[in-house]
Amino acid sequence: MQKTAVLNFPPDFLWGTAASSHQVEGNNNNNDWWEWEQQGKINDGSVSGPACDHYNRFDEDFAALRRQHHNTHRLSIEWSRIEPEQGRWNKQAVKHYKAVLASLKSKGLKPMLTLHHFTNPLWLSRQGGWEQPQVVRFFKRYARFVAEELGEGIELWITINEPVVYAFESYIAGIWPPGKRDFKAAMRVLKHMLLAHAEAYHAIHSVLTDGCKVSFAKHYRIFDPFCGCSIFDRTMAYVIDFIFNRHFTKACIGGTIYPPVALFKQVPRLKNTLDYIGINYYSREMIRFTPFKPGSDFFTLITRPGAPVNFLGWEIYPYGLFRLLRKQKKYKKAIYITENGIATENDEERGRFIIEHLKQMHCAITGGIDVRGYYYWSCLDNFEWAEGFTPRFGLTHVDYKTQKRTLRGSGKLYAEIAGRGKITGDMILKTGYS
Ligand code: IFM
Repeated sequence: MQKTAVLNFPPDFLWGTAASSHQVEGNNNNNDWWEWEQQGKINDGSVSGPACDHYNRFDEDFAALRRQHHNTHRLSIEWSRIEPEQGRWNKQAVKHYKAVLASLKSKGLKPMLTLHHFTNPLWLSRQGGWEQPQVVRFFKRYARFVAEELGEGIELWITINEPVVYAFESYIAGIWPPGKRDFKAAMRVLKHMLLAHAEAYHAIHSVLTDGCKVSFAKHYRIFDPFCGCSIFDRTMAYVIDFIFNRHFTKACIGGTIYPPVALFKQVPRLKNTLDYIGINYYSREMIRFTPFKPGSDFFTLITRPGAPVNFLGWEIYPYGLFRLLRKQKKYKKAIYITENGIATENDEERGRFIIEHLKQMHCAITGGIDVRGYYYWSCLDNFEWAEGFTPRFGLTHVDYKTQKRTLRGSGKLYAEIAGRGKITGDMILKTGYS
């Protein structure tokens, strides 16, 4: 029987994985997360400690990615290593990241570089972190320094990873450092993140004049009304969608900061500060209007009853990726899926997750949406913030006692897709996914 190609992706498509410094490097002991972990705040009682020891093993880890036919990798620079004390740059750390980037390039892995991925140097958190306006100046200086020292030849930049998630978990839910539950503080943090993004955007472009692309990685979730026929659920879902999904992007495109962060504040420096759209997508939530439920802030997030969920209870909803991509079309910008992944104990489920999401992405590309790359989260199992090491997102299993890496079946499947630039019927059948 003739083998037929099911889904072909563009020949220059970027296939890779994403990771962040604190989650994989190990011994990032000069930031607010390390301090938080020492206070016993992590659900499974773990601390990041040596993590995946990627700080020492980066070269072999990247060699493995190359063997898996990836042609790109998203990583983050640890601010607390580069600037361990306010205004003091660490030459050793610069040398280290130069070696990391050189290793990626030598293996044909195009770097996508993130400047801020949830962690803050202790000197910054001790003076109020993102709540205080001076953070904008500090972040601009750090972005400029990284661009000058490490930026040569780096085309893809992310200033801040998931700003809204950061503000929510750290200042509303209070489960990440500094552990506050203060809505107004969260709005101040978001305002400073917007201004800091804008300053970093201009700083990077003023140093690198060779057409690099700068954006931020936005965590999008689908918010649907729990009851489609309830005007209250629908209105609430619309509002949450605006605040969580659309607010930040709209501000960076139009230069206006909307409520609840600011009262239609015009910030010319913010206008047009997205060269591409970076989408982190994992799941969907149903919204129920619950005005009388104590402590509910007028709404409750519900996982759709009966829906398939991952290890963390997040709904697996591949069609959501298509819906998001379709919504970005109006911006007429290149799009990268800067994260998409699943925590699971069942690796077949991971393979199925990847195939199902790639199918949706392919549909979008076929429909004329300019998606240029896909970064699975993550290459390795790693430190999942408040959840510790228990959830496993990796294409490669990590034995944290020995640091032994073992490529999972899903990792082999993704390698085949990346290597051939297509999903074939054979791949689907061979792996038992339908
Ligand atoms: O591990 C995180 C990552 O740091 C940011 N995006 C979501 C991932 C999974 O929760």
